[in-house]
Amino acid sequence: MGLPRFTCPKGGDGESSPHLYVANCGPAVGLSYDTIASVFGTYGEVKGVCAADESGTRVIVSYHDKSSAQDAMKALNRHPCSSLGGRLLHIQYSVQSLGKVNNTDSVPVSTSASGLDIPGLYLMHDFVTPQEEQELLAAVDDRAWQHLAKRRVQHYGYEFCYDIRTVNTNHYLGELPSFVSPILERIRTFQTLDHSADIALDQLTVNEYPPGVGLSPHIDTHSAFEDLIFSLSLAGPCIMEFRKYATAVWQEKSTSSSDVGEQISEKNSSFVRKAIYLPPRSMLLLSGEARYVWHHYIPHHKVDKVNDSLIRRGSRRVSFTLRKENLLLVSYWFTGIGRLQHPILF
Ligand SMILES: O=C(O)CCC(=O)C(=O)O
Repeated sequence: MGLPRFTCPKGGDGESSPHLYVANCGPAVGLSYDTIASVFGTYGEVKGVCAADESGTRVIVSYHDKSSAQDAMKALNRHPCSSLGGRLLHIQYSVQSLGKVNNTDSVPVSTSASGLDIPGLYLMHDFVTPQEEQELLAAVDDRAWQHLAKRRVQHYGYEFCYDIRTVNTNHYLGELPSFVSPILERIRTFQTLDHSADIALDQLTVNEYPPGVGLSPHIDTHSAFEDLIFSLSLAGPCIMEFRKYATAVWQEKSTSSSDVGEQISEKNSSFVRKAIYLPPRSMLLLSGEARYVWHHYIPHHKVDKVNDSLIRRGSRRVSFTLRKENLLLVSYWFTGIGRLQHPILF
């Protein structure tokens, strides 16, 4: 986990806080964090001192309470500081910052599938234990990653060809690796499924998203995969959004190598949007309407707003998406309003 980030509140030193942003102070001007903590410790118990940025000349001094910060501000701001050899410090109150939050397009975020009311969508929290999570991450980190433009992937069972947006059935990569066996076993007993015993998932895509990287809106290619799509979130959280289009959408035959499935143009189209929070170790299931009618995507955010909390994405999110390759190659036409029409056999 990274260090907390701090920023100066807009409007300078008006708004008080227990955190002080102290300029002209730090290792690059010969002041160790211990020395700084001891000088500021005169005014109250110092919780910590850390770099405000990479300059080495600006630090954050955090107290437990605002009044200590106010006393230090009064005594040390722009007065030659005798215990620091007469150095003049420039101090402002600071606030903890989670980074840029994209509020312009925010939609309420549900923490449960029932809150979204999308038929066929299920979310199970704590589907794997923290230890299993570490083991799964170690297993994939031990194997070779394929580098896409913004994220890394691994494929098991069948290769996914991003250029033609489908699996290469001629390229069977072999059975799914043994490290996913406990997950497959647990899926077989997934309570919400009517035919849980019949599920024979045979394709796994592992995606690794760095902070701020998401996934464009898509519906997983119908011709390639059967009804159920499972996605296990590991390491970091994210929100996933869903769109259901009210009017006909132009199905763009994209040649983008970054996303799977059917991408859509946002031009001239209106849609209903919903969002769900996916914490690490949770398993999402897309089936029925959730899988075929709603486009799903991960917004490109570093921080997500979930109710009143700001949640940082973490240094990476790794997802295990499990599907069943569709050997019958059945596809579906969609009506403009997103209703399933006729299955087509290729
Ligand atoms: O990362 C995820 O949870 C979703 C991945 C996904 O939608 C896909 O691979 O098609």
